[in-house]
Amino acid sequence: MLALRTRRIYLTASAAARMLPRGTTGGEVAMIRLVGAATAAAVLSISGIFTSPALAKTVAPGHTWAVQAGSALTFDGGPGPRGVGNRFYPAAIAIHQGDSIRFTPIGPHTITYNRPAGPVFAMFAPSGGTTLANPSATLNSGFIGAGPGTFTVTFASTLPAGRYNFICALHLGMKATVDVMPAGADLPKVDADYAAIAQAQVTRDLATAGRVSAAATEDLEDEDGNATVLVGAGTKRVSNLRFFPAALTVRVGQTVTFLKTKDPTEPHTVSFNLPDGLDPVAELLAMGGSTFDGKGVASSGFLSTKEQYAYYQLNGTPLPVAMTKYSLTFTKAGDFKYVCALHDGAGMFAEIHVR
Ligand SMILES: [Cu+2]
Repeated sequence: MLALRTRRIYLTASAAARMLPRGTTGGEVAMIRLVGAATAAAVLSISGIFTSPALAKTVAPGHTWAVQAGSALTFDGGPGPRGVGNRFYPAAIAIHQGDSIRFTPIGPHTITYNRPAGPVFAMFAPSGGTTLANPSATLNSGFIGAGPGTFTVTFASTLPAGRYNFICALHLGMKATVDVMPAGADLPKVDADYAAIAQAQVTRDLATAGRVSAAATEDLEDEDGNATVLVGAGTKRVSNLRFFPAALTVRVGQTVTFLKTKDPTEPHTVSFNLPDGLDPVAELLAMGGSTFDGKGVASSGFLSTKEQYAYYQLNGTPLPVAMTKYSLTFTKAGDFKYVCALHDGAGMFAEIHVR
């Protein structure tokens, strides 16, 4: 069962694995496919990657700065909130021409400058190299964070001074500004300052995730009096990769409404009996009808808000258009497990008991 769950992990993980260059070893693919790396990363985020001692006030030329992409409370299947922060830590940084920024991903993210056109899937592969020398160039890390490893961007010494905006293509609203200053200019902050800012923000975000999780655990009913499950719960910067409640008991013939209306930064699915071995895009298509008897597949397909659907540039793809509500009527008694096809590897699964 565990193997089945960890196989899919994130859509982005399996898609990234498919796009790996020839010569990538099986072991490397396995690393990408296993969430073990995300677990290790989660530990990093709690202790913090920012443990460097205070530096001198001046910054030597060619300095490498540290930015953490995302944060996570826990990714295991245990009772924790499984909260994630979808933010850059710090989200604003000032550097010199010729400096670099090393991005350490906690969870799946991209580091993207001048996002290319086309659906989000096109951004899972890296493009544009690792040196930014031209403000109108595109630079994209591709999918990172499913395995260990960082992504370092070098800002060429010839790059014009100015503000450069980076985004994560996977998470609406996740952006960082980089102010590139002329070599020799006074910089407002040094590593230790950013480390303190980042650590404080990580701590605040994970506390927020915990609060949201506690609030979402309350019982819910929609306007029809039907049983309701929240598919994820978060804010503009944090998300809990869970269903609320994790176990729900309904009567035969009752309809359950699944709502992805409380989680603005993460897309999800509600998927019963999702077949093994599906293409990462295929498992995001709607499958089955509006009733479920325990046999066959019933899947919402990709659940996203209007804002997310636009952000992922999904127009023209076969994915459901900006859908945040999925209803399913249970016609037979039984105990039915379901998963989010995107986050089951992170522990996003739950049960419906029909009596
Ligand atoms: Cu999910």
